[in-house]
Order: sequence, then C-alpha cells, then structure tokens
Amino acid sequence: MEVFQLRYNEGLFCTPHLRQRGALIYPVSNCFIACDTPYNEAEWVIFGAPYDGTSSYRPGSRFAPDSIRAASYGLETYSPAQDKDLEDVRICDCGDVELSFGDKKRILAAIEEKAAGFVQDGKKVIGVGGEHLVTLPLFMASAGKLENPALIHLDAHADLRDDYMGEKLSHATVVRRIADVIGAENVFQYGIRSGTAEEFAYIRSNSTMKTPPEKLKSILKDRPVYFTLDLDVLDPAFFPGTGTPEPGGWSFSELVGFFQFISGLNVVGCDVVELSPHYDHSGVSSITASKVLRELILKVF
Ligand SMILES: [Mn+2]
Repeated sequence: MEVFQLRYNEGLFCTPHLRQRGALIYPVSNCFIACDTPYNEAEWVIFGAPYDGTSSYRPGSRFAPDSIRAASYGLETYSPAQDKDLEDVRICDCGDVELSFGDKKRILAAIEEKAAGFVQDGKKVIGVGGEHLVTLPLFMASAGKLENPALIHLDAHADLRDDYMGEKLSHATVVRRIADVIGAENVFQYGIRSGTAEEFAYIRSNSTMKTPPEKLKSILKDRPVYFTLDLDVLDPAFFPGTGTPEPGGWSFSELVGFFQFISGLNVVGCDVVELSPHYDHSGVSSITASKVLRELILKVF
C-alpha cells in the first residue's frame, strides 16, 4: 500500500488523485498526541470512525475523534501511573475513515474494509467512535477470522437487544450481534447497569457478567481478545458528554484501574466509543476520553 503523511493544509488540494491510486493518506498535524510513528513502522494504528447514525437519544458522537485528538494536546505523553510514555510506543494515528451518508450497511462495510486493510498490513487497530455500532465491523476485522475469540465489554448498557424497534443493526444490539458470531459464553461484560428485562435474562442465562475480572487472565490465557469500551460506563458526573448518560457509574480511577485486568491478555484490537463532545460545554469529557485512551494504549502495548 502507498502511504502518504500530509499536513492538513497541504492535504486538502492534492489528496483526490492520491486516493484514486488507492493510497493511504493520513494527517500528521492533528493526530492523537505522540501517535505519529510512520505507518510502515507502526505496530498499532488508531483511526476514527465518526458515525452516529443509529443513536437513539442524543446523536453527536461523530464529532468525537477530532475532539479527542484536540484534547490530547492538554495531556502529557508520560503516564506516572504506568511509568510509560507514548513517545516510546510505535503507534500511528491514521485519521478518520471517510464515510458516505445514510446507508448503514455501506458505512459499516467501509469501516470494516479500512480496519481489515490495517490488519492485513500486520497492524493492530484501536478504533475511535462514533457510536457503539462501529464496534461490529471493527471486531470483525480484528478478531472475526481468528480462532476462538473473546469479547470484553465495558458499558453502562447491555447492548444485547435482538433488535431495536425492528433494527437488527443498532448501537443497542451490537454486543448481541457479536455474541451471535462468537457465542454468548465468550462475552465478558462489566459495568452494565441498564437494559431491558429480556437483556438481563440473557445476561443471567449466559453468565456474561459472572466472571470476576481478576480471573480473566487464567480463563482467556492466550486466546484472541477484543476489548470494547463504551465511555458511558463512567458516571455522568465525570463524563456527561455522551449520547445516553446513565447515572450510577464508575469513576475515572475505577475505569483505568480495570485496565490492569486486560494487561497481559492477547488483545488483538480495541475501541473507545460514545463520546459526544457537544453535550459537555466544559470540554472535560473529551479530556477524560483522551486520558482514558492514553492509558489504554500504554496498557495494551
Ligand atoms: Mn452505552
């Protein structure tokens, strides 16, 4: 694949002919802080999937990837909690996938194709939503073809509806769709505090919330693990900028504390979804999302 790193200003006029050649183009002046390793040398890539087409309550998560990038410049690249630095991580921010408007299946296919291209190049992918439905194509690209994958899911919401008002593909059904592929026994959920009676019956009958996190390492061993983080697992007091806020949630420290349980697992891909920056005029939700992403990158690397 041809790879071009362009500054935003110089990219605007010269990218169409490069795109026609099938080149990979990504900006380097507005990337997540310190995630500017040249593509060919990167082990991980970040890319944004700015889609919020099935948001049922408050849309706006399409604005999250750039808001997270902008907020990252208020952070240090060094994490005192982990004694690690983003400068030492071979990771490349590849910008956002270009999406058409309206046709959900085409959009999901575009996200999967983009992620699959990175996977084919030997990269691991961190997707930045967007709403939670983007997890389905990201999961399929990173883990769908691997043997015996597992899903670790942090969220306020179960996302286990079989359909949402007749829609099989929705932010409210995304984990159910993945469970259809890998089996509910391979889904491990934490932080869930909202859902229908049917969803909680499904949780009970499939024990998706039964595994203590400290047992994940011994249960999953070296199996491929995909980790999806819906930021609304955080309490709205800490994280009001989201589409479907749900009181009674985790603190920032509880969330990043959980990352110790995915450290050492064979994480083949992950995503961070559901920041909706414009519902938080203080901007703290974007800053929180940025810091969560920094801690996650440093933990999985
Ligand atoms: Mn949620």
